[in-house]
Amino acid sequence: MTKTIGLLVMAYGTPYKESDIEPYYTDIRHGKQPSDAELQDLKDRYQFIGGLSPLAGTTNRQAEALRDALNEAYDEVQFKLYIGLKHISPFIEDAVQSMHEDGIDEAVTVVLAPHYSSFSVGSYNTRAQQEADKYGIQFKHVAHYYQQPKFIQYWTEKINETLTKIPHEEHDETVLVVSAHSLPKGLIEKNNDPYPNELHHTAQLLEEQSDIIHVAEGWQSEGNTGTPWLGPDVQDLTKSLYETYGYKHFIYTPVGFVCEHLEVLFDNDYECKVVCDELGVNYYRPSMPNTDPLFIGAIVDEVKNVY
Ligand code: FEC
Repeated sequence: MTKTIGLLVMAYGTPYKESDIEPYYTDIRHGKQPSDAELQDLKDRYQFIGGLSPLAGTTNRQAEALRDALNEAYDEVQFKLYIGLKHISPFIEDAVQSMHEDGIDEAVTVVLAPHYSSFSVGSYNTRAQQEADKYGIQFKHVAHYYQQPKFIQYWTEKINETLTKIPHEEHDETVLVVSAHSLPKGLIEKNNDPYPNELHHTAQLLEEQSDIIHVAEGWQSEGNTGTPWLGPDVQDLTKSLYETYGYKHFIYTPVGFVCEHLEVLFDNDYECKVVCDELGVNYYRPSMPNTDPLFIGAIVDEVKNVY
């Protein structure tokens, strides 16, 4: 007999229309309203990438692809999909409440972020768990999946494909910049958080498995809190790698994200590219995982470890 369980897919969320930008930004800032200048700056960044982010549509497609792949992979379990977002409706709590209303008593949770930090994946899971505890729903949480062979294979293939665009004799003048979203350094160090090691491990696996010769690790998209964040920032890193080694080709793989959105389309494709243009070097950014079967397969394989 087939058993139906919940599949709670959690993601960051993005404004659906321009008037959502202010409440969304206020939610990101834990209820503190942004100044007019901060709000305008964010609106300008969305405008630059075409008005709004493609994130909402991609999150839905990723979640549906994952549900379908899990339903293929499991014979005796049927996964029913619920999407819960961190900063905009449907919020994580709304999704868990819908599960309860549908009579779901068991679920697997997955965050659309490959590395574990108690401040990213951990905070999604805590919110989901607190809501589930009200209804007695049993959760199995996927903590991370960056280390899954299919995830590493996805990025390895993308790096090798990018290298084919660079003359072979210049591969020694090419560097791979492996990055994730920065987080406040003090919090990460105080809690001995695994996040920096997980990014480091990702970079090591890509160095071992792809044809890239030079690899550097960086952090991106840091906030403006007046306190130190994990570094080096990818833009500063680009300059220092150029000054120290004179690389001609820079390949950016923002492996901490899973699709094209503001932080990739603006922070990589505009900000890092501006630095590359100023230095007179070539900018490359392979496409993001989105619904690629290797990426979805990596999450399926990790779900099999927890359920
Ligand atoms: O495309 C889009 O519309 C949304 C893209 C988006 C993603 C994303 C992922 C992460 N964030 C993480 C942490 C922080 C911390 C702060 C912070 C601020 C912002 C702002 C926007 C934004 N984030 Fe985000 N993040 C995205 C968007 N993020 C917009 C606000 C303005 C700005 O700084 O650009 C700072 C909060 C504060 O001020 O206190 C911290 C982490 C991730 C990756 C994991 C995940 O997806 O959850 C970590 C996508």
